[in-house]
Formats: sequence, C-alpha cells, structure tokens
Amino acid sequence: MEVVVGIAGKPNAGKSTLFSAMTGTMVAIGDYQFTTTETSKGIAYIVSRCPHTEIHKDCSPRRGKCFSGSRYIPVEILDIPGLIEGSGEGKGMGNQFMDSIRGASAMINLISPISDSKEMLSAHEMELGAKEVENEIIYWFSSRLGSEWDKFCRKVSHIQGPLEEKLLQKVGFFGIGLGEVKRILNSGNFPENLHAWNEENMENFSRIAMTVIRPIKRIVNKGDLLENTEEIRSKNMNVISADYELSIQRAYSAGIINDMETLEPTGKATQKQMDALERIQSDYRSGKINRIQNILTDMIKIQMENVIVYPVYDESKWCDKDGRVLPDAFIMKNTDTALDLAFAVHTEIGEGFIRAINGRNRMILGKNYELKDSDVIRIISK
Ligand SMILES: Nc1nc2c(ncn2[C@@H]2O[C@H](COP(=O)(O)OP(=O)(O)OP(=O)(O)O)[C@@H](O)[C@H]2O)c(=O)[nH]1
Ligand SMILES: [Mg+2]
Repeated sequence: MEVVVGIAGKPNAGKSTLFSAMTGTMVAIGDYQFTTTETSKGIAYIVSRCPHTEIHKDCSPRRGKCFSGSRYIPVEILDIPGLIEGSGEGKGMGNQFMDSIRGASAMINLISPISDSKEMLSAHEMELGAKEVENEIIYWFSSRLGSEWDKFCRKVSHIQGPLEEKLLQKVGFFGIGLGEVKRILNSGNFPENLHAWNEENMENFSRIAMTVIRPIKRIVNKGDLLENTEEIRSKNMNVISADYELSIQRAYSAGIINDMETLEPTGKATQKQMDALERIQSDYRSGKINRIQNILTDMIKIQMENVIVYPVYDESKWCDKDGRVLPDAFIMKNTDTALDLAFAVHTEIGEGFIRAINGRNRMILGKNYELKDSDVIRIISK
C-alpha cells in the first residue's frame, strides 16, 4: 500500500518548514500567508525495529535505509497550500488544496499557537482553529458528494448490488475503496434509498470519510515558543517544533551530528551549536515537544491500523533471488491477508498464489492468513 500523508493547516502554520525537515527538500518558507501556492511532494520515513537484528545479518533495503537496527520505511508527504474559511468552495488556494488531499491517505492538521496578529492562543482556541480546518475539508467533500445527486441516483438505479457498490461510483474519485465505503455505512445511520439522503446524511458520510477512514492528526507546531504544553497535549494534540526538526536536519547534513535521534555532537560542532542542541534535546527529553518521526510512525501504524511486512524469496535466509537480505518493507492494513501481500508484490504473484511460508517458524500460511506486524513471509506462486 502506498501511504501518502498530507500536511494541511492555516497559512503560516509552518507546513513548508515541517515538510522541508521531514523530506530534506528545499521549499519556500515565509513569514506571510500563501507562501505555498502549489502542492509539493517528498519522501519521509517511519521507523520500525528491523527483523535483520534477529538473524545477525545486515539487510539491504531497496528503498529507505536501515541504521543501528532501525528500519526507515518511506512514505510520501504532501506540502499543501494554506487553508482558509471558504477554501472548500475554492477561495484562496482552495482548488489546489482540495485537489491534493484527494490523493492523501491521512492528514496532519498543523496548528500554529500564534494568531495572525502574533498573539499567543489558548489551547482551546487552537482546538477551535483545528476544527475550522477539518470542517472546511468535510464541507469540500460533502459538496462534491452532493453535487448532481439526483443525476447520480438515476445513473446507479440499475445496479442491483448493495448500497456501497452504488456509492462507490461517486466516491471512487476520492480514492475511497469498496471496503471503506462499507465501513462508513456501518458506522452511521444512512437510508437504504439514495433518493432519501438529505444534507445531514451527506455531511455525516463526509465526516467519517475524512476523519476516520482518512485519519487527521492534530499537531501544534512552534512548540519552541511555548512555555508549557501540558494543556495542549491533554486535548489530544501533539506538540512539535518544525524549526527544531529543520535545525537537526541541517546539523546532520553539515556533519555537526551523526545521529538524528541522539543528537550527539561530532567534533565539528562549535560551543554555540552544542548549546543549541542541548536545549533542543532537553525539550524532547522532558516530553514538552515530540519528534515528528515518532508521531508519523504512530499515525501510520496505530491510528491507521497498518503493519509492516517483509516479503522474501528464501524463507530460511530471508533474502531475495540475488541474496539481498530483507530487501523490501511493505506497509499493509492489519486486516490484509497473505494473498493481499502477494498482490502488493506483483499482480502476477497474486494471481498465481499457491501458499505462503512464515519465515520465523516455517509454518505454511494459507491465502487468508492475516498479516502481523514485522512478519517475514515467503510467497509461493505459480
Ligand atoms: N518559532 C518557530 N517558527 C516557525 C516554526 N515553523 C515555522 N515557523 C515560521 O513560521 C513562518 C511560516 O512558515 P511556513 O513553513 O512558510 O508556513 P506555511 O504553513 O507553509 O505557510 P503557507 O505556505 O503560507 O500556508 C516562517 O516564518 C517560519 O520560519 C517553528 O517550529 N517555530
Ligand atoms: Mg507553505
């Protein structure tokens, strides 16, 4: 599964700064609104313990990297133009914004703790701001869903199948699949007859689609400017500093640190740089500020209920045909099966699926075996 995470939020929240830090890509950053006018794409990494540590052999990732037992698995990140009231109707950079969230499987809702007039906001105000952004996204989805509804109802009236099959004709455009439509219908109260759907039904459907199926994580940025973050964190919002993240990224590129996690300075660091790194590290240690990579990993593994699975060709050596150990790490749904993994590797492998083998205990796995996190699996195919 290709995971795409969009960074959304009001203008000036620090989206581009965060994007630069996460992806190591240079984009325009500015202390004014609508610095970003087009969506940028980049690659960031989630981190997970690599199974190579169990067999005492080095792995050779085809994509991403592995560093002291931690496997860095790539995900795509989108830097999305700022969102304002009315973006859902195309105001501001509305159209660019909305076009890009179609492709996102999850969103970060990045919140600034400072108002446009440069005053500090209360945790409650930050929460209200976050809701405004989410409502705009839901409004956008809902208005697309509702447009030409009668025409749509007539078009699908000949479909004999269940409601989700009809609705798929409408929402497939947003990258929402049949199973997901079914999940949405099961978690709300929706009329069986599409002609009977009212605005409330559509809004409800959109809310579930854009906050549960495509989860949104609220993250307060600019934590370096905050004295205390407890109240914010008690409202289920994480706190980060994109400025810190960018400094770490730059310090690493300049050889001032050689580990982006421990931030241990190398001999190259000046006293001033060491003091700055110490200040950053102390904010992380106290829990006042979180690392974006940990938040992203939790988002993808816990909130989105995914697992990381390693397909191999040789179940005893855990390598591919060329002897590369654990060459691939796939992000899959925790409800996906061995057969789904086979299809994710290659359509032909899926079509020719015979059985799978668990690389840890050599047990044979049928096509319905549900994938577990960190599984090493060989697929045998015709
Ligand atoms: N103190 C502090 N300032 C930050 C942080 N992140 C971003 N900024 C500043 O906030 C301003 C806006 O940053 P951008 O990254 O351009 O914000 P944006 O959300 O991409 O803005 P638009 O593209 O206009 O929507 C810049 O002056 C940044 O330097 C942070 O963590 N701490
Ligand atoms: Mg920007």
